[in-house]
Amino acid sequence: MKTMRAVTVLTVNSDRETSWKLWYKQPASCWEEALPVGNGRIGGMVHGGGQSELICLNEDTLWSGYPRDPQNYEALRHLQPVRELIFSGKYKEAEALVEKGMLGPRSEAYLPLGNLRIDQLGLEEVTDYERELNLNTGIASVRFRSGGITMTREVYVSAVDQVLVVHIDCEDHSPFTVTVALDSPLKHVAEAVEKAGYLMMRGSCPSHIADNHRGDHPQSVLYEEGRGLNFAAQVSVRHEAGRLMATDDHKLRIEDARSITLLLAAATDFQGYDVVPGQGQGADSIPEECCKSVMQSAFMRRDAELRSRHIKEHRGLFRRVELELDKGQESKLRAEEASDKQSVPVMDKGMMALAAAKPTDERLIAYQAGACDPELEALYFHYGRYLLIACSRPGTQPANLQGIWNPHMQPPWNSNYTTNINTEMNYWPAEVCNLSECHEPLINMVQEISEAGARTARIHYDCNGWTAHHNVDLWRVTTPSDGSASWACWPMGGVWLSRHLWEHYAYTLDKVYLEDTAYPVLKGAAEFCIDWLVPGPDSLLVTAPSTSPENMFLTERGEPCSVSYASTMDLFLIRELFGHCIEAAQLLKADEAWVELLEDTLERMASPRIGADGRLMEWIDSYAESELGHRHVSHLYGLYPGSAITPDGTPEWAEAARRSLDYRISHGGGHTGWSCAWLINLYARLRDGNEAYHYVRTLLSRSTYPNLFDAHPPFQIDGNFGGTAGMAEMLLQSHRGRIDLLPALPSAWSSGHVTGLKARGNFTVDIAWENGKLSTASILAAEAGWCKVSYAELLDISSQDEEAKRDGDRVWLEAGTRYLVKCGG
Ligand code: FUC
Repeated sequence: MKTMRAVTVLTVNSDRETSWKLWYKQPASCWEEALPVGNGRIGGMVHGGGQSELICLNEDTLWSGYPRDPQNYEALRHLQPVRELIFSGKYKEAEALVEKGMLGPRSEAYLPLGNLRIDQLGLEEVTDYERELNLNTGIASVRFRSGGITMTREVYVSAVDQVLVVHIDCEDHSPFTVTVALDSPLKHVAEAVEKAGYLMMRGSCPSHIADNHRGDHPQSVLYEEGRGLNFAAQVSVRHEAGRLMATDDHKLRIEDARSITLLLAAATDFQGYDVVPGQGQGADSIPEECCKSVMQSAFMRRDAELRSRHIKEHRGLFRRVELELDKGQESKLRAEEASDKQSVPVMDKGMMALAAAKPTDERLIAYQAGACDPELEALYFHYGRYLLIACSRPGTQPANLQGIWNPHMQPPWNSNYTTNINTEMNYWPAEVCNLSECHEPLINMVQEISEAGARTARIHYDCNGWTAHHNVDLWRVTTPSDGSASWACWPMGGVWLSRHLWEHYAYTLDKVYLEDTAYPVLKGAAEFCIDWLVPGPDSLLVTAPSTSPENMFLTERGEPCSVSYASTMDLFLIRELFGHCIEAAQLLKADEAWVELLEDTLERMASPRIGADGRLMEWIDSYAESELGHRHVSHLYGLYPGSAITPDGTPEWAEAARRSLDYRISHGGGHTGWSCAWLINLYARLRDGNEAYHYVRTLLSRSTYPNLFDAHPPFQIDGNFGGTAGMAEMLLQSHRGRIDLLPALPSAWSSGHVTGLKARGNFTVDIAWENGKLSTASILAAEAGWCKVSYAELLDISSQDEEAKRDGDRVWLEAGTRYLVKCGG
């Protein structure tokens, strides 16, 4: 056992500019080059044109649809026959019956609010152009020269004042003229009110968006009077000098101003997943009134005040974590040691500095060509944290497939909540990256679907508790979707989502939250599982029907099929949920008899298996797979995000997981953005830093747009979050009842430091390393508690307090005390 001894506090270099800024020398030429701003509720994609600014707008409750009953009341009729077919090996027939009789409707779609367009009139040629997104301030800005004057434009969305702000300035106070317009792809009317100096857009949403990817639906966007949500957006203008007028085409024109500030408020009449639009109560149910009241308060604040309130609030979240990766002195070593799969060109310090001085898109191109740019990797990490802050805040909707940024009327996969990997991945960085509050919207949604999903559990499956399937939307649909059983037949959505409620507790140790919020939801999910499990052919309890999300095996007749029983993922999910319930019940001293039932069920349940080829089996039998490199790696759930498999606790399982992973990848797995991001986390859990790093490089090289958004393709935000979580997982792990420092440090990151990461148990951890070895670490305990720490092997924390209470290799940490440690080995 090595000794850690107290030394100095980790000093943090304040110059983070290069890993905190995205910047470009030209405006966005497409949406995927625009820069995202958001406050969790209102989102903007800032294109940054010189003469014409385009900000694509979103509001997080702006969806198609209305509360309706999606239950399939006939589903239950088929459950027993489906089980009989499955247990007699007639999988294909079972799959056909599921698809014919047990599925439900598709989810509704998240929609764009519209566009804010600002045209600057009479400008001469634009030169010396630059635009940036500063992650440290949450402000996107543009600066350019035109005919001897320098124009600047700043855009941000304030969470404190609930408005999107655009501030346009001319640095030498020359007068300039702009027009401002609002439009939307949704049904809308826009009005310019000259006297009051504002634009108001009112509109309504479709009652349904149908799947139309084959182009065969004549009415895929359906409007029905009184059945969709209503929305409004208001832009108010404040200008220094000049005059404001309304134009005939419903724009505002501000002539000869010296500076202009636009404030945009937006709202819908969404009042809850079960409230019919238009039938809500109070002023909040009238979008236009909502906008006006928000605007009234925001407008009273001066520009500088709005800006500083926004920055302060943003930094309160963003500055909690810092990551700096080696700037180059070790690059030679790194290049030599790097994974042999990836040849990393050697760059000296000078070349590194040059890379950092390049615009982000050019850096990305160089990186894609093989350049070594650890600052770009750190920037990607910080960007993931920035995006979560910008699209998921207490009181908002959770981050959907596109966060909050969607420009499409018929977005890919409805821009919904896809719970068989994507929604969960969005929240993988939330706790470890010290953004616990940003987890709240997901937790609230899970609470809501636990209510809605109780009906689905009863009506579809005659089970207690609650269930959800692979698609959820604003209306909290919990039924299976239509289409293929390979994705739709999966009542495990609630089980996977429940892990997030447990994790929030594991990190925060908030017992009131555990008792009031998490435990009832976990318990309901487990009650469903208890009823859902049935004796299989060898009398062990199994799930049936069961799929391994979106993958298919080959039946004896060689047909691809998704439906069988007891897929490995189901077993990992349910075992983990029961474990969390048992722990929670014991902590809360509740439900003793029920805990016994869970323990007994665990004993009688089937377990995941290792196949004759040494791989972790994905299904109950060693079926041949129909797509060897499938993007989902559901059977590896127990390795990550779950923690049933660990290299030291269950080495033979870890080896089997590695073999499955290597096999999947050798056949092309990991090819979508999120799939690649999952690999980073899985290799981090296998403690293989170089392999994890290989997929950091792959994610940035193959699945990243110029604005650093993740490319499925198309844009899907999960890869950003999975990538950020994976990088954190390489530096810190805490799923084994101890803090593991640098568990998967790649040779490419030979020196660096990270501060502010969270470990389970409400510990905040700072770590620094040099030449590939831990140099210093410190732990701050928010709650008093036992702590165990390891770096390759167990370390002893020797606190400054020699009297520190000890229990074997654990040390008692006092709340609010920072324990400074240094590897003395
Ligand atoms: C799952 C994935 C797809 C995509 C979609 C939104 O169905 O299999 O790749 O990410 O979700």
